[in-house]
Amino acid sequence: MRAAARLLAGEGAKLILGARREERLQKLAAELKVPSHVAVMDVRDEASIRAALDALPAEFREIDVLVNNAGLALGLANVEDANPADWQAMIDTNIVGLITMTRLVLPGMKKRGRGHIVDISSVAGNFHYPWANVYGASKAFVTYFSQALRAEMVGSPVRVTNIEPGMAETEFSEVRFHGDAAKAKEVYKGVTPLSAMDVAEAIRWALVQPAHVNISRIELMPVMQAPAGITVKRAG
Ligand code: 8X3
Repeated sequence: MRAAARLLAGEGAKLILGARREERLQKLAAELKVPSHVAVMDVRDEASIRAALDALPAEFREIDVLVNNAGLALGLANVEDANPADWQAMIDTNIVGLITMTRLVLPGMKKRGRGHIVDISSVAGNFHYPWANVYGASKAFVTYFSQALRAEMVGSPVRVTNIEPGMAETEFSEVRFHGDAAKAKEVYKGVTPLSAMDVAEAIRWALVQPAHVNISRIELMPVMQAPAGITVKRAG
């Protein structure tokens, strides 16, 4: 999210920074050279999204671009060994959060006759790999939902893009392994993964296309990965 905010600020966008952790958002807002608004919200909770949207200052009320970036993987375990609380957190964030944000922001876009929704899915939604069960399924949901919305919007000025990144070195693995930094580091050992900036650049590129162009899907992976879960590792 930080990388996307930085790139989109470079395009001169005014930014609403929406997430749970206010301190991080304030820090990001302070570094951006464009007007921004910190909107503390938990996408798992519709009331919290509504409160944040209701509190938007006048100059931020017309949302032209929604990047549905909130999402996480928790755990990497056999179905019978997985922690149901991890599953619930992924379903609530990756699925419920994304569809709720979309449902609440889309009507304004339709009314104003302009808008672009960018959903951050994953290659894990396209390719199955062991132990990614609920995470991968949640991302398959995102890709389906995104493309179904795109079909609904056909002919309208509201555009929909689904971004499907592969392995990217962000907080992803550290979150997946519940803060185990060593285990997270191991995932990227011998691999040159995508960076957050690589994904942000895909978002930026989809957004800056002429109004008659809808980039429906972008799947991007490190050259060392294809498909999800299968990586080539360099020794050392
Ligand atoms: C994460 C992509 O390939 O690491 O969304 O599962 S992968």
